[in-house]
Amino acid sequence: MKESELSKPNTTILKIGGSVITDKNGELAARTQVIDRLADETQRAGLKNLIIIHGGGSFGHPAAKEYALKEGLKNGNQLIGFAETHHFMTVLNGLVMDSLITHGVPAVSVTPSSCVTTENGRIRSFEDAPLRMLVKMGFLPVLYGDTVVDTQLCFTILSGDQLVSALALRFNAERIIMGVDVDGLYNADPKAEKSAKFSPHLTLSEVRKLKDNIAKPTASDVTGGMFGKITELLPVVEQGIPVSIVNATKPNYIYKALRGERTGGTSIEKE
Ligand code: IP8
Repeated sequence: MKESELSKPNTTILKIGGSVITDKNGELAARTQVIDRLADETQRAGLKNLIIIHGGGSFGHPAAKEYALKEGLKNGNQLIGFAETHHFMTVLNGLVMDSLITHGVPAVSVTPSSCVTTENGRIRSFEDAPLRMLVKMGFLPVLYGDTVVDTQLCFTILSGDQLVSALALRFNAERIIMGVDVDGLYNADPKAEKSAKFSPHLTLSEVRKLKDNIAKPTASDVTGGMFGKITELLPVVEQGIPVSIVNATKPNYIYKALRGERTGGTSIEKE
């Protein structure tokens, strides 16, 4: 079959946060039972035209932070840190792939460091032809936050969240599901303010207003936490692509979200 004969996909982008599939307080601490549950939920949902992107958690962030990789090449000692961080991400990705394939999902790993370059941390080029053909044929591509080469910094860290927004725009995705370890968004930081109210639905202008109230990234997260996620997602919502923030630590929430059912999280729409 030729590429032109393959059907045009209505793509769903699913991000699984590193804090869902790993213990961020541990070292290289994968939550293998959670990975298996999510693989089972993905298989049961039976969705076509799905792309999964996962975060780094305790596989990506500690080494990226130790070697200050996000800021780019400053000294030769960082080279081993770049190699190590990328390798750790491939190990975490291997666990995700193992689980998806064991559950009968035709998942194929697509390594961001081999198809993306950035300029000052922002995606500059993305060789996405293989990815497009994989989706059209019915495979489920899986990408992840990764170490990448950068035209200005020599190298940097590319967050899974930036990949989410780039892919959503390139594929003109139907929707984005962000699987996180909290219930959704509040109108203030719930850890700092007891009166913070949960927001089940937000428009673009409401998200813009509350962005400054959202918890700023923790020291262990090199790519920006919930604040970074929202910053990445705003241009995508602006293009009319809806985003659901879903608590992926709760059984069947991702399954329901993939099936288009409500899960009690936060949905963000342009209007
Ligand atoms: O967890 C970052 O991806 P994220 C990946 O999606 C690395 O921000 C290598 C730290």
